[in-house]
Amino acid sequence: MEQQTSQERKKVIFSAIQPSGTITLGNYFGALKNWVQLQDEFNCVFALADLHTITVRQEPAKFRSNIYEAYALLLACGIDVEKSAFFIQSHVSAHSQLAWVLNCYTQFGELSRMTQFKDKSAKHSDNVNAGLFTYPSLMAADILLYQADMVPVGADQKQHLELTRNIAERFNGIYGNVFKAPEPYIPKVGARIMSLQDPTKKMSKSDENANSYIAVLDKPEVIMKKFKRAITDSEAKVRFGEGKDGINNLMGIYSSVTGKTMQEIEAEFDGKGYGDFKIAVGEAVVEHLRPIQERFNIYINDKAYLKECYQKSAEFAERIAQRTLDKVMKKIGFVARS
Ligand code: ATP
Ligand code: LTN
Repeated sequence: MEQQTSQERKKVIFSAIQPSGTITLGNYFGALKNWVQLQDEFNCVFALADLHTITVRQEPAKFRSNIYEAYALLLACGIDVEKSAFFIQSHVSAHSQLAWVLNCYTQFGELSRMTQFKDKSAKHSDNVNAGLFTYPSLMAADILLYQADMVPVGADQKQHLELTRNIAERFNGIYGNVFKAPEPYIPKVGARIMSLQDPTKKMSKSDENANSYIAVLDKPEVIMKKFKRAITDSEAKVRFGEGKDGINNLMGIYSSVTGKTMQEIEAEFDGKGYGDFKIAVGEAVVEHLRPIQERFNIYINDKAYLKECYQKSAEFAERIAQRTLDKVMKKIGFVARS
């Protein structure tokens, strides 16, 4: 990322993804594909949100390999550390520090209303820990440290972004202009890819049923098999409409891959059954993912290169983050050590 004077300041983009499992087509179309495209136009800062991931219990060896896998996969998708910063959240300690501060400016009632908290605490009822509850203030810290103008995410994160704005505005209301209040940036198509097994639920990498998601690293035959098993309806007509969640979702995926509109897709499959349609969707996805998988295989076997990339990015991110954190601490009234 280049340094620029304030006059020619490019807008700042921040986003992050958790290394909580294998990255899915939902993550790819809802978030990653956008990140890659934004790199030329904006100053982009991206992170692997590993601190967020431990809100759900992780097995250490698996967690570590998920972090490497996610890092290599994002490079393979086209995140370029020559253009953007792409670091590991736990490497920049300002995230944890600002999160604590923001916890003290976030209300219990606000956090209780977060639907992700309600969903995840129902799903992990044996481990409803305080981190799961305060997850959004850590996310607010991630974003506010970089004075981000825009945050590209899938539709499920909109509520967290609204809370981030509220926290920023509340803090600014007390201490003056410290934080930039960010805007969400949500794609029109692909913002919400649904589960292949229950198309009323979002596709999620932490779903226990592997048939419900397509992983970006799934082998071609696995992808084809999962699409063939996808839940549809009994009308047997490729048409976008109410009560057709499964087909709507497959059409959304096909549209994200091919760039075709819903009307074009309906015309293409006029008179054809769901079997043909599912094969076409599967093949289009396989071809789209093939070059990404090839690049991934190179990166994942080059740990030295991965390290070079995440260290360089963490150093860059740390400078910006520390500047914001210092300002916050001073405004609140803390005494500086030096
Ligand atoms: P988990 O299952 O652990 O909650 P997740 O698959 O929901 O993970 P996150 O790491 O929470 O993924 O999200 C990373 C990015 O992917 C976010 O921007 C989120 O909005 C987006 N995203 C996640 N799931 C989908 C989906 N089904 N459709 C579109 N975007 C998605
Ligand atoms: N909670 C996010 C991941 C995340 C994030 C962020 C996204 C952590 N910190 C900051 C955008 C900005 C999610 O996508 N589930």
